[in-house]
Amino acid sequence: MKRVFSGVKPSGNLTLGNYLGAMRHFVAMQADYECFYSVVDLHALTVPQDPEALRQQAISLAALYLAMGIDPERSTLFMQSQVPAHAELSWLLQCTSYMGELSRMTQYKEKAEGQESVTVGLFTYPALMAADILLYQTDIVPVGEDQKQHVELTRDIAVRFNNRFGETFRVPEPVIPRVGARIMSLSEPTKKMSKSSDSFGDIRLLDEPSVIKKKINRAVTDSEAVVRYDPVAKPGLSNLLVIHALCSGESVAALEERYAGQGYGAVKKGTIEAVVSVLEPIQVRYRELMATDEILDILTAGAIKAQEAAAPTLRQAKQAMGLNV
Ligand code: AQP
Repeated sequence: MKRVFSGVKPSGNLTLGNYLGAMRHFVAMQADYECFYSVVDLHALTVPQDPEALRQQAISLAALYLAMGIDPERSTLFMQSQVPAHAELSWLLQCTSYMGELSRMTQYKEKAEGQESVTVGLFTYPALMAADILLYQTDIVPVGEDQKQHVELTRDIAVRFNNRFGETFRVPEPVIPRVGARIMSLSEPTKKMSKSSDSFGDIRLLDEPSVIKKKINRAVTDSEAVVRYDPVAKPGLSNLLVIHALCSGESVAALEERYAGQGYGAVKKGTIEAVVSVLEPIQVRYRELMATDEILDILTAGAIKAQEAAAPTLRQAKQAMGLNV
């Protein structure tokens, strides 16, 4: 069976973008692949976090994975910081990656822009992400568009390592969804929806239906009042159509036809219904899980399985680089 690895940072309350761009594919992939899914809490440390909030967010994220359908019997679900091999391999990979290639990472540039000081961790983040992926001899990495560049760098790092030290890592492929790879903010539809933003334009997976309704009703559109998918000329409406399509299981073209001749109010109403129908069952299951200790047991078992799966590759990489293992 081919292997899948992906992770989500507990750096804020998850958005609909995280779900539509990445996590719903994690759920679907369980049927055909051996999957490793992680709460990548070490990555969250690259920008300042309140320690207690981080601890809570990480558990909440694990509960959301389960609530949306990650099955711990089929997939390995674990907390990155509980598997020391990630930090260890990350160091080896930092010593085989270059300042130049890390400096070109768009996410680093965006997150560093305008900051008085940035951590070294924010800069070396892609080497840790490469370690996350390469440790499991991963074939496929399902991610949203914003992470594609990091997976491509992971491929470069793996190929270079294999050439220099001998065949060690499988070279992974990113899998980016054709629709929904970049869900945009409802208030600023040229910016991606992001969990660390504090904008009202981001739908959170745990938003109450009444809040979802308010957010979608306030979504920025345009003055043309013609229902047409055109992300350049009509980014706000196009984003709503994509969200609606993915949540109701219809195509964007079918929605254009259905809403032809109607105002944007009808599109918004349909989008609200579609989003609520997807998020409500996840929220119910989430609340049930958070009321038990089940999550901690699942994470402990997941960390043991992940550590076992990661150990041979870590050993091989250390040996290849000349360390006494
Ligand atoms: N707006 C989005 N549309 C589609 N996919 C998205 N993803 C994130 N935002 C969108 C995908 O979600 C997965 C998990 O993301 P992450 O935790 O690795 O962090 P990120 O990519 O940096 O996402 P955020 O939400 O913007 O987090 P912050 O604000 O902390 O940086 C990834 O596969 C990502 O592509």
